[in-house]
Amino acid sequence: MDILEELSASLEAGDTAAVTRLTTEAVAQGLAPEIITGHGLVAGMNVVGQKFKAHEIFLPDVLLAARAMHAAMEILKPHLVGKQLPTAGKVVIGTVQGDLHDIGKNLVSIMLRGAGFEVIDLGKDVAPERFVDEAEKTGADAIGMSALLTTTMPMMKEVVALAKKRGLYGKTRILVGGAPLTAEYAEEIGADAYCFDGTSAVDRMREFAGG
Ligand code: B1M
Repeated sequence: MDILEELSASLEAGDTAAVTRLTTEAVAQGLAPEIITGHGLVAGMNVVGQKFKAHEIFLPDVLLAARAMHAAMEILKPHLVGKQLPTAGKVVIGTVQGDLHDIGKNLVSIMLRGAGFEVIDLGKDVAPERFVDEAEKTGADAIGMSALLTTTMPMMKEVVALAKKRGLYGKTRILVGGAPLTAEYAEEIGADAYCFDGTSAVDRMREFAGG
């Protein structure tokens, strides 16, 4: 097994210590950070996403892999400065106003980043204006919203209304997710996609990006 295969397998196993060691070693060996990311980390994260979707692994495994990924990215960040990684598209993401649940949203952000998307994470309790302002400012391809409370789901409709008012609707895709949501609700409020999980968010973003 070469170092990238080992890195991928360690990420899949959520072994932060091994991922940290192998990422450091790969950098010391002179491997390009893009290669370490793409062939090591992202490869591992893709497997995690597939296994999670197939119910072969569970949330704690994904969170461990996410933590390991985060540790590796911290090591690689200084080596990526000044280098433009090819991006599959840009998405502004956040948990809607009044809602403080961010575990799912964070997971989705990591999956999207792992799949090569640039993610602008606005955090939680995000006002409709911020979603739309940031999408406009950054020229994002999509807005991704998370809601975990039945009482905060209607905030998504407000974002859609504001995107319509500001002329973004139809150009900037709107993706929604969160435990209480359904595809029917997404359609009812005029969102472009309901995402059951991070993998479906990646799939839908790929569709919108045309590949
Ligand atoms: Co809260 N909470 N909580 N909570 N909490 C729920 C949501 C609840 C269902 C629990 C229950 O009663 N059974 C309930 C909501 C009931 C309802 O609305 N009908 C509830 C409640 C009532 C509350 C409070 C009101 C409790 C109180 O204070 N009385 C309060 C509200 C605070 C607020 O937001 N204003 C509250 C607070 C909290 C904590 C702070 C303690 C904590 C959140 C910590 C945090 O996020 N940093 C918390 C937690 C942890 C939960 C439960 C237990 C777990 C949520 C979670 O993280 N799931 C939850 C019960 C449950 O869901 N079983 C509950 C794991 C996560 C990976 O899944 O977020 O669904 P999920 O994300 C998935 C998909 O939904 C999808 O992909 C993710 C990965 O697969 N997805 C997206 C999510 N966002 C997406 C965005 C996308 C795409 C896909 O964009 C494109």
